[in-house]
Amino acid sequence: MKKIVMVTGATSGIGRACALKFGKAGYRVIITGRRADALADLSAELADAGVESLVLVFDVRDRKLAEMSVRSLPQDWREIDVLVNNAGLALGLEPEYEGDFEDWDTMVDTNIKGLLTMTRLIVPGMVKRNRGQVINIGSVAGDAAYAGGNVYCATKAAVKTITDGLRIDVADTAIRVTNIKPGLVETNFSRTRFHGDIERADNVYKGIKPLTGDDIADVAVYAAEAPAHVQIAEVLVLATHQGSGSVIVRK
Ligand code: NDP
Ligand code: 8X3
Repeated sequence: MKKIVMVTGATSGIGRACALKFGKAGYRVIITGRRADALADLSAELADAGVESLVLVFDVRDRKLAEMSVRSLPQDWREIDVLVNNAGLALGLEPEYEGDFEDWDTMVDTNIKGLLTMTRLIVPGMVKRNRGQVINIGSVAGDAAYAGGNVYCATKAAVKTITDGLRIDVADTAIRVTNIKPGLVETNFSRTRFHGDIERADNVYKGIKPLTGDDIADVAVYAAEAPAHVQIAEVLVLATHQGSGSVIVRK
């Protein structure tokens, strides 16, 4: 029987790449997100590659809908082996004293509470089966604040602590828990952060070869495919000319 992975935020970037890479690695893939059209396109792409997928359309901030969606899974899709908690975003790069309340709420509700919701819904089944892998997409931003990063960095610091907490709480089971902390990855991330200002977003990736979603997906698949006694607890993945969250050497 093929293993099953569930990826949140599979409509673009790292999540989309994870769906494709896990599919290629032989998994059946549950792709979740807010945009039904993008998920349908991905599902078709997976089918073309011979990968079985199942689409669930929901916003991770909508706890009730998330719960109903998980409950709606057909019997043969319920035993999820790998959960990739990827859905997330940054909004704004203003100094903390000028931040936007709504942006803050959205980041906290998505990056922290959404991730917790999915963990709470999926991990009990893993515990019951004494089998599973949780991969949370944290960030180098969670290691240290950078200018204007304030609340986003705090949400990713929370992801680290929440991931560590889960790892401790399931240490008596065979479940493994991983925090992948990417640096600069070229996705829709910056377009979202700058509220659609494409020029400003594109400038983030100028003068440096950034990581791709595929680079991060490779790490996720590696963690999931490691031998059963090996727990990849945390991985920091930076672009080669990136020294830290705030040190980026552009040429
Ligand atoms: P993208 O913007 O390309 O992808 C973000 C994904 O998250 C999209 O599928 C988006 O859906 C989804 N998403 C956002 N909010 C919600 C929500 N409320 N419910 C469901 N899905 C949601 O960016 P990335 O691929 O770069 O981001 C993926 C993760 O990686 C995020 O957690 C981000 O913080 C993290 N990360 C990104 C880095 C980077 O440099 N790009 C570096 C470090 C971490 P939709 O298409 O509907 O907007
Ligand atoms: C995304 C990476 O450095 O833009 O988490 O915050 S960064």
